[in-house]
Amino acid sequence: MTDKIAYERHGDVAVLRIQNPPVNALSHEVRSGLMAGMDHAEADAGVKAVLLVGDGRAFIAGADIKEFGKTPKEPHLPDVCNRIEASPLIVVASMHGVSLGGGLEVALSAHYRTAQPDARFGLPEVHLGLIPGAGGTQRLPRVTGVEAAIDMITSGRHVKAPEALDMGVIDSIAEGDPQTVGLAHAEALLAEGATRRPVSEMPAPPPIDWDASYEAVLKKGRGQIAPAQAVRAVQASVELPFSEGLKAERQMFWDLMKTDQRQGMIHAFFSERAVSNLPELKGIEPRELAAIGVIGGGTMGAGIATAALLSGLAVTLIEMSDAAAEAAKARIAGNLAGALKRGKLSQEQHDNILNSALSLATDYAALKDSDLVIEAVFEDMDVKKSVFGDLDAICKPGTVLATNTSYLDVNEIAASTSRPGDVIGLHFFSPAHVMKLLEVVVADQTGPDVVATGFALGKRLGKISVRAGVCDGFIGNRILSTYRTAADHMILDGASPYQIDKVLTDFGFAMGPYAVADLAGLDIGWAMRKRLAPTRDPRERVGRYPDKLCEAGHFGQKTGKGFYVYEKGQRGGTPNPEVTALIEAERKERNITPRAFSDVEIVRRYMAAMVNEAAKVVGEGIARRPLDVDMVLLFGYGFPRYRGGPLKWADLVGLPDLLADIERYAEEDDYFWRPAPLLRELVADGRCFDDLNKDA
Ligand code: T1G
Repeated sequence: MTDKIAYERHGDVAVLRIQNPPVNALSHEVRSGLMAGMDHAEADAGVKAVLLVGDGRAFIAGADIKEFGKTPKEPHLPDVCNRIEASPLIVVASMHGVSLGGGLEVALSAHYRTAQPDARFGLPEVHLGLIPGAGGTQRLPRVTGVEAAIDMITSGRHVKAPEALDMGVIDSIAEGDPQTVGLAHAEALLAEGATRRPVSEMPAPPPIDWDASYEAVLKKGRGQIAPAQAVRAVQASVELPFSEGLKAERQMFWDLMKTDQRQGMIHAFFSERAVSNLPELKGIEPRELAAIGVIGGGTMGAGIATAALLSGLAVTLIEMSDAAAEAAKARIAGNLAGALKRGKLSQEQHDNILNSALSLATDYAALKDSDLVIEAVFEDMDVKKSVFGDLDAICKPGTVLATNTSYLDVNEIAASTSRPGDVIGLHFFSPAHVMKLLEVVVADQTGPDVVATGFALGKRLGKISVRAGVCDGFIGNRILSTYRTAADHMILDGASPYQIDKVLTDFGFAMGPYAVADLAGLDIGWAMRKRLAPTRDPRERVGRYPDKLCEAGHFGQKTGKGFYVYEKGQRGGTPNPEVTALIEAERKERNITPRAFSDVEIVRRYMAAMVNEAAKVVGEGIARRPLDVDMVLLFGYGFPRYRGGPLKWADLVGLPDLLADIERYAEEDDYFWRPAPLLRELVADGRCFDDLNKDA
């Protein structure tokens, strides 16, 4: 065996204990150890049953993702599962924590399964661009039926123990030490003369309309291929003998292992963990965070307060008047009602939040003991400076003073206080209690422990926190502004907003840029254009027609009309014919002869602009690594996760061709298309963005 698998004899039961911290991933050593452990148990005289149990916090979290992309080593996991199932001994799995992917597949190859009440189960391979590859699509349907298996596998969701019991995934739930519980279960089975119960010998479940199920899953996946393939693998479990079904599953698994989607999703998996682990913060202690203050109870302030309250923090919310404070509390109550409905909190937690954790005030004196104060007041530098001046006077030494500004200069705000080292930007995304992205904006003088505190708050709030330097728009909004401009150029030159939106939703975005603009409110962009007017492209290459829409009071969804017309009670909108007329009029005014844009060209230009600006953001040190930009676009801007993020996408499509395209576009417009120095450097060195992630 290996040191990853401990062998213990308990009467006529042999225990194989998996010891591979932190989550018992099925590394090569673990797989080898399980094979050897089964041999050992079967050769151990008097052993009648084998108990599989995990050490530490989980049963088994799945195959070792760190081994993906490397040459797979025997024994392969399907062989380990078949070896366990084929044992002449009775095999019992006792599960706790998570049993995911290969971990659940190992459990399904046992003959009986018992679990802790808080145990969770899942086959989340689709979140890695894969399908279960060790019999999960063949065994799970035999215990749950086809529909439940397809739901669990194509969603990749975690199932809690009670539901798993109802589904037939486990046979019993018993509280206690997993090994003790497992041994009792094994001994009870032996006492009642239970026999082996290989899942593979259970009858295949009845068929469903496979094509209908496949099409429905394909549509829901918005371009993802793994979930739909999983339907075909489950179909094989019904239509083929078990051994043939296993082969079909294995083939589909390896076909998916070779896809860009698998590379994109594995990149996302590791990046979302790496992005908040900043080497420069190693050993830096964050400041105490027990009570925070929020200034401004509008949508953003109420959202931030909600996120903090849901994490267990006490919040003092400041508004200009009692009425405004009560209105803010009502917004928070509305947010909590949503969380209550989604089962994110109990009624008791809900009531405790509103009755004690949340305090309202109109006087800043109420913030004198706050550990951190974040303002979400009007986006005006004078207003922000006045707020920070007051906070500087009132808050105790060491209080972190944070701004939620989405584009104002955090250095200038910090300079308006006597303690610039305590000032930081915490840029939340609306709705702040739902969106996972948090940009931690580090000003020139922000102290390292204040940065650590920003990340500690983000972690506490369940956010994906990304370090950003100070510039206009930080990371996300700066890049958004560029790729949105690229789209606007294409509209003036002949494309329609509706073609662009369609092409980009086909690319995998949740919404196209014009539907997003309608959702956010066209008045926001209008205000931005007025603010940026002095620095705007002097050739006026961005259309004026959106201003005309705003001047007519059409701000998008909130007014019922923008790029789209929204009928009451209707999801989504229909193209607004006024927009098409405004665009045509503007082209005529500028003597632009519209030309056709292919869907391919639209994606290429849109993504080239996004990648080029992202390369500038990394090159200037505004983002620490390319993966930081990828996480911002994934968690704040609806970029399709199965593509890994814009810079992962760029690596996969090839930087040399992308740079060549940008240089060709620059021949027609060298004001907008200036190749990023970092992009040129990487192409010259034959490197890719991911090389920089590894170097950092
Ligand atoms: N392989 C390798 N490392 C893993 C891992 C895995 N499967 N799961 C987690 N880790 C590492 C993770 O990188 C981090 O490392 C540490 O464990 C703690 O994780 C054939 C092919 C288990 C719910 O997709 O969902 O089986 O950063 O920070 O929030 O059909 O990790 O400390 O160095 O996330 O408590 C299927 C993926 C694999 C599960 C724990 N399994 N993992 O969450 O901690 S494919 C999965 C998770 C497969 C078979 C197929 C979560 C978690 P570090 P963490 P957490």
